[in-house]
Amino acid sequence: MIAGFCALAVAELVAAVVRPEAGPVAAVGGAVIDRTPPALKDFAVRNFGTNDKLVLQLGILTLLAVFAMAVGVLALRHRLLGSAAVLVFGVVGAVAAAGRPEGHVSDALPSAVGAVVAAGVLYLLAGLLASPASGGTGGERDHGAFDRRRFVIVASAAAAASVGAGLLGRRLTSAVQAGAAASREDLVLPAPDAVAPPVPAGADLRIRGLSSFVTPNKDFYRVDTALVVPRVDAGEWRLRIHGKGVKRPLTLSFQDLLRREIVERDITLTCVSNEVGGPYVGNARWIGVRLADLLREAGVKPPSRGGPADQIVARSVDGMTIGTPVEDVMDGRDALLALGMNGEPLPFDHGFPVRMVVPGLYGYVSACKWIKDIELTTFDDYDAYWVKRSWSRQAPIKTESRIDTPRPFASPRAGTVPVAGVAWAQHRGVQRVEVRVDGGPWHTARLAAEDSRDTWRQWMWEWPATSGSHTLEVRATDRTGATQTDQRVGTVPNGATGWHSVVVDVS
Ligand SMILES: Nc1nc2c(c(=O)[nH]1)N[C@H]1C(S)=C(S)[C@@H](COP(=O)(O)O)O[C@H]1N2
Ligand SMILES: [Mo]
Repeated sequence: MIAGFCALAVAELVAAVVRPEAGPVAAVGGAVIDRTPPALKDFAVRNFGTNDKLVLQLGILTLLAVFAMAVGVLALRHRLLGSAAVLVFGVVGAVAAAGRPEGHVSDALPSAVGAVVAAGVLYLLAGLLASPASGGTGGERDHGAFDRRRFVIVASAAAAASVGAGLLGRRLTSAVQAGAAASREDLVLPAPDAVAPPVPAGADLRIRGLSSFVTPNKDFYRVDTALVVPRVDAGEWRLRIHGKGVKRPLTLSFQDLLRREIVERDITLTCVSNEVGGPYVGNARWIGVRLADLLREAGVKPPSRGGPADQIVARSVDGMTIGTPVEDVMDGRDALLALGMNGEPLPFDHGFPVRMVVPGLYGYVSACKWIKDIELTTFDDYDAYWVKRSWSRQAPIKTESRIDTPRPFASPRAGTVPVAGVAWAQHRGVQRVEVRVDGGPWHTARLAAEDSRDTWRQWMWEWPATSGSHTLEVRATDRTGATQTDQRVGTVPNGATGWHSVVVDVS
């Protein structure tokens, strides 16, 4: 266990110099995420929510501990074999790190160095355990005995050195990332040239238990594959726009972006992994540059005007790829390269310094965080990250509605009970929301004022509740006149459908 601890600590120290993402736990975790079958990923997201990453890392550490003990037992019999087994694990970490989408050969270093040091420590400690105790005064000696004092001293020294190496690694990592943090602190957001219309007074019904119209950044859902959140220095950030049909390839710095027309828009983001009634949806006020403006500047034409590329593939610094239809980005909707979220620079978790946001499309086909590259290509030529993992190539957001209050299994008093929630049909708009009780007739809910067709809409209905157990159901109709289907389908491959229902016990 001590040797294993040494391995991790030394590897984290080396990773601080190479790059934090190259540490063995993050690398193996990332490789596991890349290879997790959709059904298992869905299970993890459903059961652990945003803690899925913590669970994964704890799982890896648990496996490592079990392995360390097994190798320890082996080393007591065969010192060399035990030490060699440690090296095998080092190879696993090294291959995982170098094989990540944005992995470099140097990413193998942390695991390699950690494993070599740990193999040495294990060899040494196992030797001490096997060697007979010294200093006996002749006579009979117990054959299983060893020099307990020496062993304890060496083992403690190894453990202490590991703690030191680990702490030093942490320090180094934050020193390396200080530039990114400073670039965010120092950033003064520009005033938008095209401001968003003010949110109508009646957009927020302010009912207890109902999601607020604007989701504060700290409460905004987070979904990504990054075990180590990328920290990019805005001063060093560059975005390249290139590929099929690009007449004038562009490379933009953050300052270049700030010099362009800055627009401000309210847009509701939704994750394709959101179950009916789920939490992975949030609404924010974004500022940024219209992606269509930049594409036109680069000479890009949408397919409807004869352009050869129908897909833009956005790449992030952590190797995520996200494919978005060129047509959607250029059809006049406010597809943004966003740099501000609810009045602050993007939080690191949400893509600092720049991310994409496209109204009407699920995040995995539109909302690339920590973006660094945009390539124009075709859907025939390239499948992005999630498409390779059995999700659909294209995925407009499906109309959904959710009951926020009362909560499932709440027990309100009989009488008038406010039933309220949110409904979304981004870029089409929400026209109507209806609620029913125990499969009875549908009642039209009161809709909050509409901010824009790209944002969700709150709704409420005053329920004359009678005592007993009741099932509430909700459905929304978008502005094309289409009503949410009651057909329940799961999130894979392009978003869940069905009516959200909540069972309550009226007293
Ligand atoms: N670099 C990167 N960008 C990403 C992802 C990711 O895993 N990596 N996940 C996408 C998905 S699936 C969603 S739903 C949105 C979520 O954005 P948020 O975490 O800011 O809410 O980011 C998208 N952008
Ligand atoms: Mo997502």
